[in-house]
Amino acid sequence: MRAGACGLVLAFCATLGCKTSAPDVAEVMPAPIPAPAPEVAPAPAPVLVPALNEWWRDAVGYEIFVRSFQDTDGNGIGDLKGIAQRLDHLVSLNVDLVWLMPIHPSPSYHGYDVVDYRDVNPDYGTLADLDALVAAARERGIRIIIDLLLNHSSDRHPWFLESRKGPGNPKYDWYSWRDTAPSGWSRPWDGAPVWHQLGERFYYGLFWGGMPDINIANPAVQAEMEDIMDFWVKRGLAGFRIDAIRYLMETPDGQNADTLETHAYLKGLRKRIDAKLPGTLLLGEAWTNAEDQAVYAGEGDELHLAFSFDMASSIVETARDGVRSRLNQMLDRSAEAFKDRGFEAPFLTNHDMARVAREMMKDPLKLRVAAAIMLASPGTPFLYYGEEIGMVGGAAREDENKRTPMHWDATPKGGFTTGEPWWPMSDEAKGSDVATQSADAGSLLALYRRLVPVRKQNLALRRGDQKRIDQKGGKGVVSFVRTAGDERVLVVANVDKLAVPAFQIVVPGKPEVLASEGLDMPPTSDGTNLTIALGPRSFAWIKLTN
Ligand SMILES: [Ca+2]
Ligand SMILES: [Ca+2]
Repeated sequence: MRAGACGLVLAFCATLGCKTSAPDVAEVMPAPIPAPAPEVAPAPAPVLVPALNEWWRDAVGYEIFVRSFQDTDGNGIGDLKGIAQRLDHLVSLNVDLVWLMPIHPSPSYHGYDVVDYRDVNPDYGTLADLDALVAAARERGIRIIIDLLLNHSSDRHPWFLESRKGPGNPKYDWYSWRDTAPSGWSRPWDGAPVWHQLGERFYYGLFWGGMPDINIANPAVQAEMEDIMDFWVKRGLAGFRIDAIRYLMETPDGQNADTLETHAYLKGLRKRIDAKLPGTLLLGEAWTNAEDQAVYAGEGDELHLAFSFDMASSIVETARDGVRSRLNQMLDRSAEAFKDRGFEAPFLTNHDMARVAREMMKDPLKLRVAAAIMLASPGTPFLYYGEEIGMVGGAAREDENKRTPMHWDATPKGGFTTGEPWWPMSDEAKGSDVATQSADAGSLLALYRRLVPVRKQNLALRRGDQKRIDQKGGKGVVSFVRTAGDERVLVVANVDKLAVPAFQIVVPGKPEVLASEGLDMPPTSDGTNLTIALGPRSFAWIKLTN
């Protein structure tokens, strides 16, 4: 068997669960790029072949802010039992990977400043509640990952309370201390100071003084964090979303983003995880451009997956503004940047951004086109809770307004709680709730429920590469082909407000429409050219067969 075909068999077997003796960890195997380029014959480039246990490559993810998802005891705070009650909603979306934002005890509402890495925030429930949720989710084929805060803790964490006692304390080197605030250090995105005075000394905290950076360079700290990861994986969690991954390690002279030290640390962590906890997902928040995001793949030996912030904003801006250039450039840059397209985790917006529906309020069609492009993208796509019903969230700028309670039904408290919600319910358009949209075949929720299974059923949409196709459509037409072995799917969208009369795309094959909205004529083909006409803000996923 040629090496290239072998990769495809592995991919199929991963899907079908065949028994093989393939290795547990990812490995690099040479294989030709499966690109349909008849006239040129470039030298085969090595591509990374996914290992069998890389289950996330076929998954669709869903991000949950526990505090805002479902309250079960009337205290106005979402809890783990609430998520267990709502698993059927996730099943209805064909979601099989859930990312829970921080679940640990924390003094803040958001939980990104942890005080105990081995427990559950009492606001959310108990370890037993988590165990029950993990088990109930597994029964439905859903894996759960949690936020892991390697970069910083709360300043109220017992480690820091010990550390601040000064030199000589066993935990002193668990954080970074200096006698004077060194010059040349600042927060990369706004220049804010990062050394905070405490008594006569200064400690390093990138985000703010209440979240001191953990000294992850310290082997004792690394061992502790690995033990914490063991703890959660043994409880059935499937992996970790590692927060602020770009800022893990600093250099002595004040470089604090994307350092070589961070990459070296991640290589060690990955090696250890693949050896001792195989199948455990390491997903990074590398909030940066595609090129720098791609570096976190290493040579297939750092993170398994990283969120695609650049792609996310490209899709959102393109769908919002109706101009294709941003996304076209992104498609070309991504094809260049990522050796392994499965490294990407596309999404629209997350808990740190104004919701995508707020961006596109005036035209729900924009939301539908954005969803169709995102769900046809390479990698592991993620939805942010409420996105599937077009929630806009709160209007004011506070972060809480990006994380408001879920609207399950049309009642004033949205079915979220019987008590007083921890944060006011957002003011949503009529019909922006799960119950109403479940009864409406034309709803955004119905579209998500339709598209995700199509992705799941087509290897090219899950694991294929992605190549932009030039065509003569209008200024708002974006098109690309996803290819995995012999399977090809053409994705075409018109983000413009005007319809596009019939035009041709040079893609061979007989077209079969897998999913579409707003087509003005069904696609036809003369064998080489596909002819299609698109309505305003429309899209189609078209399978091409020989
Ligand atoms: Ca509660
Ligand atoms: Ca750090």
